[in-house]
This record gives sequence, C-alpha cells and structure tokens, in this order.
Amino acid sequence: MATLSFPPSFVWGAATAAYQIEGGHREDGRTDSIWDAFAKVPGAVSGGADGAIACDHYHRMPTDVALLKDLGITNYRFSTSWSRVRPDGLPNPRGLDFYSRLVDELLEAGITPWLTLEHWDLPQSIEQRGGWRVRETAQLFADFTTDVVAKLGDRVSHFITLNEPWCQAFLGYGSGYHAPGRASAAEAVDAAHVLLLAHGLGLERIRELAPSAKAGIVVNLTVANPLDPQNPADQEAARLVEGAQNRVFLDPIFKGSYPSDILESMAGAGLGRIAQPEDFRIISAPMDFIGVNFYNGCQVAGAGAHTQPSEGTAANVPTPAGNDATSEATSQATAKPSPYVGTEGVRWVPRALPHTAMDWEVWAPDLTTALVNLHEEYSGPAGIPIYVSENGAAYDDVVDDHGFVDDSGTRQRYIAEHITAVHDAIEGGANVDGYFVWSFMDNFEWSQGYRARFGVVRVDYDTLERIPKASAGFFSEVITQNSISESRPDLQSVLN
Ligand code: GCO
Repeated sequence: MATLSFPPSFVWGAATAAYQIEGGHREDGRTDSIWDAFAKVPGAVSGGADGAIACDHYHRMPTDVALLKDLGITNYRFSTSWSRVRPDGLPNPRGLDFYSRLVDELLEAGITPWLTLEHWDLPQSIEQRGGWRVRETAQLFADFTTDVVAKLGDRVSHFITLNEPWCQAFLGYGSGYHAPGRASAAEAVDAAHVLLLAHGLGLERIRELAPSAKAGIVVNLTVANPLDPQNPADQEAARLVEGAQNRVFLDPIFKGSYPSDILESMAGAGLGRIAQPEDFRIISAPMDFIGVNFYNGCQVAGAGAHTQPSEGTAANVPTPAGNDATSEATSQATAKPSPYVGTEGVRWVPRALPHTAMDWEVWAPDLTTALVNLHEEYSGPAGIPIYVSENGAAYDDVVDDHGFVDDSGTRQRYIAEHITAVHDAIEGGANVDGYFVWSFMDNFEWSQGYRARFGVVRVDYDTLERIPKASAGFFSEVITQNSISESRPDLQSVLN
C-alpha cells in the first residue's frame, strides 16, 4: 500500500454550519430563518425535528473549539447565522459578538477560521418579501456581509460568500425538498440568478473591508457519467445534468455568462430573465479560491433504446448530494418536481455501488473527475486554488457501551478513499489546496433531521456529549502525517 504525501501547505480542516449545530435559536435577539419556519411544516423534516437546540454549540462553543484542537484540526469552516447577525433587517451586536468570540477562541487555539457568510439559513422575514426570488435580497446580503466583515475582517483570513447556491435555488425553490419549500422552476432559476448576484455583491464588500482576506464561493458539483459513453443520447443527458447543476453557476462566475445550451434547456423556466447586463461583471469578479462540496456522482441515460436493465425514471430521480436522498425522501420524490430543471427525458441509472445511509452511491473516482474537470474547464492557466470544502458520509453508526463508534469500515473508509481521490486529482494536474471533512460532529441534517449522522465526532442527542469516532482519530493521523495510505474502492466487492 503506497503512502501518498500531500504538499506541505495543504490545508486540512473540518466543516459545520450555523443552523445545523448552534441551537440557541431564540437567544440574544436571533429571529427565525427559513429553516425554523420550514421545520414547522408537518412532514417537511424527518421526525419533526428542528434546529432549536441542535448540538447546543451556541452554549458549548469553547469546549467544541478545544475538541477541534485536541483532534489536531487546524482549519475550521463554519457559517454565520444571518438571523442572528441582522434579525429583521437591523444589525444585532449581540448576535455578531458570538462569532467574534468564536473567532478569538479559534485563533487562540491555533485554528484558522474559514467563514461562510450564508449556509442556507436566510432570515424568514426576508423570505416573506420574496427571498432569493427577488433582486433586493442580493443587496440585503451585501449589507449582512458588511456587518460581518467589518467586525471580523481584522481576524478572519478566508471568507466564503455562499454555500451551495444550487441547493438553495433548486432544492429550496424548484423541488421544495428544502426550505423555503417552494416548487417552481421559474422561481428556482430566478433564485439562482439572485444568489449569483449576491455572491458578486458580497465579494465587493469583502474586497473593500478586508482587502487582504481571501474570498471565494462554495459550490456542490456532481459528475454525471453517461450510461454508454459512446451513445450520443447518453452523452447529451450527462451534459444536461452537469449543466443544470455545475455549469449554470460556474460559467457566470468564471466566464461572465450563462452557458448557451443551458439558457436553452432552461428557457421554459426563464433562466436569466431577471438578469441585468452589469450583473455579470459583478458575478464574475475574480475570486481567490473556489470551494467544492462533493458527496457523489451519478450515471444517466438519454432518451432512446437501451438494453440495460434497471433504469431510473423521472419518478425516482435521486435527489443529489448535499441533500436528502434517503429512501423516505425518494418516495416523497414522486410528489415533488425534479430539481434538475430542463433535464426532462434524462433517466438516472443507479450503479452497482455501495451506498451510504443517505442512499448516495460511493465511488471516490468521481471526485477526482470533478476536480480535474473543474481545473481544466474553469481555472485558467494560473489555476485558481480549489478546496474540497466538504466531503463525508452518513452511516448508521453502531455505538458501544462507552458511546464509542467504530466507523473504520464505513465513514473512515469513505473518507480515506476520497482523500486518495483528491491526491489523484492533484497528480492529474488539479490545483487542490485543501480538504475539509463534513462534518466535525453529528448535526441537524436538514430534511433528514437528526437521523443522518455525518460527524467524525458523535453527538449523543440525549446528553449532548461529544465522543470522537474512529474516523476522527484516523483524520487526526492524516493531518499529523500530511499523508495517507492509499485507499481505493474494492472493485471486487463493488462488482459482487
Ligand atoms: C450541504 C451542506 C451540508 C450538508 C451535507 C450533507 O451542502 O448539503 O453544506 O450542510 O449537511 O452536505 O448533506
């Protein structure tokens, strides 16, 4: 087994998000976000769960930071709650102060903060005025960015504007799987544009207020593998799916326009109808890095005759990585429109691969493909630094009498194979400078509530105790060594 070493400057970290861990939802002036409101809708979240308490990080922040330090985690990606910082449109110093204390605590512990301004938790008061569907929200995001960067820009060196605009637009407004639970292709494409504009305006504020900070966005990319790589209809299906998830954001950001084929495939929904010409200059302003969240790829087929069995249909389009494709959610999928606007006729064809507890396929080589493609198609000769800003897996953990989870055969293996895939991408020429595991600890997994556990640290939701799993020890070791024993999917077990 070869040992794969990473460059000396490679960044290792762990990620979380405000609504998923903080709790304290009514404290110090915080008001509802769209996820507080969505969680109240019967059936929207598994088990009727919400983020009112979550991991109670709001009250346990110093000990959580101490645990990060104990685990040797040297970079921490977290997000700021807009509803805490600017509830109902007015700055709230008490809310912002929490993040100031968090940043101080991290720096004191020798941990570099990576701050995501918004990770899905739009204030509900803004949603009531149109949310991400209306252009005004991009301006409001810029105001929120100003508050955060003015206060923390002296200490935070890395800012991320938005997390996964695809999920926010297409799961939140297109399919209704996620808050705010709306299901309209037209609203989804409008939201996509407003999110892009918000990113651009946020970036402007970061540049003004913290000129030496590094800034970027985080997108969740998929890799669509054509069922038959030689079949033009399958190639077309793959192009459409990657277009509907990846290129619809990457092209405006890196090239200053929507891709022409996607303008066409999403014409019925009206992609770009609310765009103004100057938007694209704002959206495509240079960034210092791009973050990629990756969980899984997929296999797709186009219309036309195939002899292969077991093809998916529109009704079982898997909800993609970064959301809620468990079997329960998939059965609800029949009632919800596909988030893949403009891909009518495409069939998702499950591959004979292992699955996580989210029902997501496990195939780490897709991560290598995603990173190398991103590098080749978008990053230009200079090669913008790419960070894997989230990667990890939910499994049904088995807890021993001491509360310990030995996840070496599941989550740890998933992580090891994907870190190996990152190394392969670097060897393939992609400029990948870091890897953040999702997640530091088990947390509120959106529509799945608390039943999907992604943490390398277990959270006992009765006592709120944190207990590192085997994967946490493994990840610490990888960080210390700055290397990994090569770990590849066992093709034999995949094929059997
Ligand atoms: C996401 C998020 C995380 C999720 C993770 C697992 O992007 O979907 O950034 O909040 O919890 O992806 O689904």
